[in-house]
Amino acid sequence: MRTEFLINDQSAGYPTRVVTARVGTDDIDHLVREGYLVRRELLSPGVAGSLRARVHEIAQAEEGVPGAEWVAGDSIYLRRLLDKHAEFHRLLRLEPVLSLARTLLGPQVWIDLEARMHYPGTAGISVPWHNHLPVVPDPRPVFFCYPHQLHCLIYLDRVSADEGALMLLPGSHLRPGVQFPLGDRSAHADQVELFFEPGDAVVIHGSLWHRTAPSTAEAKRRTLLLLGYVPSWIRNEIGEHGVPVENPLTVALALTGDAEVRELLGEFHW
Ligand SMILES: O=C(O)CCC(=O)C(=O)O
Ligand SMILES: [Fe+2]
Repeated sequence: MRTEFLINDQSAGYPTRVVTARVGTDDIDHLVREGYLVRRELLSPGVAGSLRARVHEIAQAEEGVPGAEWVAGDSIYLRRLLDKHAEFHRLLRLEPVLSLARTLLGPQVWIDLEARMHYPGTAGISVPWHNHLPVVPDPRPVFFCYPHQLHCLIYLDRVSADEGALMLLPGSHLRPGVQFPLGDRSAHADQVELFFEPGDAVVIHGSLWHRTAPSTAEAKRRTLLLLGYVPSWIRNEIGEHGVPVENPLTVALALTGDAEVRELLGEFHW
């Protein structure tokens, strides 16, 4: 699917951007309508294994550090990964996800990379029902900007029934009236259950409701990356979450990178 975008930026001389998404229109329609799209083998097992090793190194380094989102024996959540190891920079131009995101969000996006890991051998580890953009008011003001983002969940470990499936509620990204009580982990009649091999991925709309099924005592480690695509004019401050980085790698990368790399790292001028 090819889209030629003319951008109404007077000062930049009304530039055009061509985006070609190497994804079938059926897949794009599915993502728009249902709020998710599964991509098996998005990464090769070798690349998945290498990135998994990087995530585990960072997890080990951050366990117990002030600011770490770490629950011993349960899980750890890692932010600012593009600042923490240069190997993650290979995901900046990951296709077909980048062109898919630009097709649906607009040609100017920036990328945020985070990871979640569940520790092995403990029963009952799970993430309750949530969506990533809980900011939609009711009533919706005329000029309200609906929070469209696409989040690509890339699984680096095998996810079987022991580690706990990902559960999605199809179509819930466009139904702001959907509500779950905080901490709700109950089954929903319409939920879709997904299992993964290392390198498999699912792209979800940031407003799609989802949860994970609880692990069993036989669970192995469960690691995934969360690659977030955000319209460029929405700025990239994530606040005080997670472990800060002393020398952020993206500062150096922005100095040597081309205009596209800088945009993918969050550079944007009005
Ligand atoms: O672990 C998963 O499969 C999904 C994790 C998730 O929803 C999150 O970290 O926001
Ligand atoms: Fe989530």
